[in-house]
Amino acid sequence: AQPTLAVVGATGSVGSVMLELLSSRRNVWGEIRLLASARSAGKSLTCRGERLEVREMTAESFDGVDVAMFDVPDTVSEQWAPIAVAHGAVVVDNSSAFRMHPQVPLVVPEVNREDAEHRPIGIVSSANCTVAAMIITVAPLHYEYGLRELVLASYQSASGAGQIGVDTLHDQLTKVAGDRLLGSRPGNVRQAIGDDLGPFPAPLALNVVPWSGDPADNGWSSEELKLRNESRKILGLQALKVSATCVRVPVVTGHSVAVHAVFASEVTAAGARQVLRNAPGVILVDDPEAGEFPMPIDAVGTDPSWVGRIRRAMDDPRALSLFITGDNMRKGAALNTVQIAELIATELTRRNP
Ligand code: 11C
Repeated sequence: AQPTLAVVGATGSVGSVMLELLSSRRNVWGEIRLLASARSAGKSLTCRGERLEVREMTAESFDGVDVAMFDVPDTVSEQWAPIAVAHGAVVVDNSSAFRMHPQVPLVVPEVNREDAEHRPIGIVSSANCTVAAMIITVAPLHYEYGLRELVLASYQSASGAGQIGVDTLHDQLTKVAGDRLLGSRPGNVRQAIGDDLGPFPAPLALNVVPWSGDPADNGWSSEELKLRNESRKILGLQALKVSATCVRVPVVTGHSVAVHAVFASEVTAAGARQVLRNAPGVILVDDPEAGEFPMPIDAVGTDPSWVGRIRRAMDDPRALSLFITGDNMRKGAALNTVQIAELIATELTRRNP
């Protein structure tokens, strides 16, 4: 029998991309059950061309579920993932709650799909959105050249902060549109935008904000630590040096990363391009003279990680600089989670045809 899937957080913005993907990808599922908080129960959503009613998540709602994809806040995953597991489901969790748990594999299928098979507590984590886009381009370069260090600067879009982030950016853009003097004197953008900063610590329209996530140790943000810790775990390189600065930019969807990667052996830009041309989940867009770069406005709504601006460092023959953009709602969230769930579905179907 085909496995039963639960989508937890089906009414959220990542949840709706999950339903779109489930409707357009090869169908490996039997029943699909949509679960959410009591507040959203009773709504109806379309998946695989059918209207499905959203049910309230309760312990019993997981009865008969083989795989449960979670896209909910960390605290909700912490509470409910073990309940789903106790009721027999394998949980694929897109929150950061379990990513660094030693008994939970952290998976980006193009890089470490086999890790999803070993899940001692029944939970598999899906990587952070910025990490997922970046790691599928960095991993094949690591296999070729031996990665030693990453220096990263992210350019993260408003949708990474949820629908509230997108709404806040649009509201702010409306407030600043039309006044050509804005941005030319200190404080006048702040004045035009007022106090409504939504989920961001500063105005985002006509600005860049060098902060994403929560405060962590010694001035680092939680997002910056995720880039370090999750990259190490996915690549299995516990001593990898990683230094990241995460920045929010006034883009609706599409996270980008400027990467400076140092390797054990010498590199060439042409060699790196050849590696990336053959890398799964990656699309090479590297023709600056023709105006072809990886950019959110082109990558939005697509599955792959777009990579370009590939250069060998001028002062280090073992280092590459490159630029990556990916749709943070797809590969960064819904798609990576769906891909992991599909791996598990295939495994379950193989074991129990
Ligand atoms: C953002 N990357 O853009 C964050 C959101 O680790 O899943 C995703 C947080 C996570 O704000």
